[in-house]
Amino acid sequence: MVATRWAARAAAACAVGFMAMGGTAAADTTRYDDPIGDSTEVDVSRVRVVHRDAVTVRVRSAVPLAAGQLYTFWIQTGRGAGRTYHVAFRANSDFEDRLGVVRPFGRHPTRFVECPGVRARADIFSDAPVAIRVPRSCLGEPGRVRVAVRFADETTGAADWAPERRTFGPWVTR
Ligand SMILES: [Ca+2]
Repeated sequence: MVATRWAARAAAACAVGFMAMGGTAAADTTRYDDPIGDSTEVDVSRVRVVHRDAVTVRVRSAVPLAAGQLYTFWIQTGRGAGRTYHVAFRANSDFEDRLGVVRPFGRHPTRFVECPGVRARADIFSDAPVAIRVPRSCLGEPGRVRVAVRFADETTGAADWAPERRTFGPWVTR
């Protein structure tokens, strides 16, 4: 799969997300802003996490996406196995249908979970957010999840974390 082929499903997910934000605060959605200008070459500005039948994470960048950037997501589950899952990909590049099981903020999986329904999007020709969508079934049907995001420029080594370096965002229950 290429990390841009998500059009129809992404549009549906966005519509649901905006409806949730337009009403009262939804327990299954969170978003948080990251400062703009706190990093060069890569600069996360906003993260939104929706926890429904899938966990969908959308990340806005304050600078254009470009080749040589790596987008890393850690999803930690809060019930049952309580694992941390790792997904990383580059814009307009191949993407494997599996999740890595790692220590929090680790990048070297001890094992992999096959996840045929996982979707990723990062398109340098679009201003759409960088996004992943992971079915809950791949995560062990967790009661809650929390997410950390790191955008990195592999040439310069610049990195921007959200919400903070090696820190998870708030728990998002389903
Ligand atoms: Ca930032």
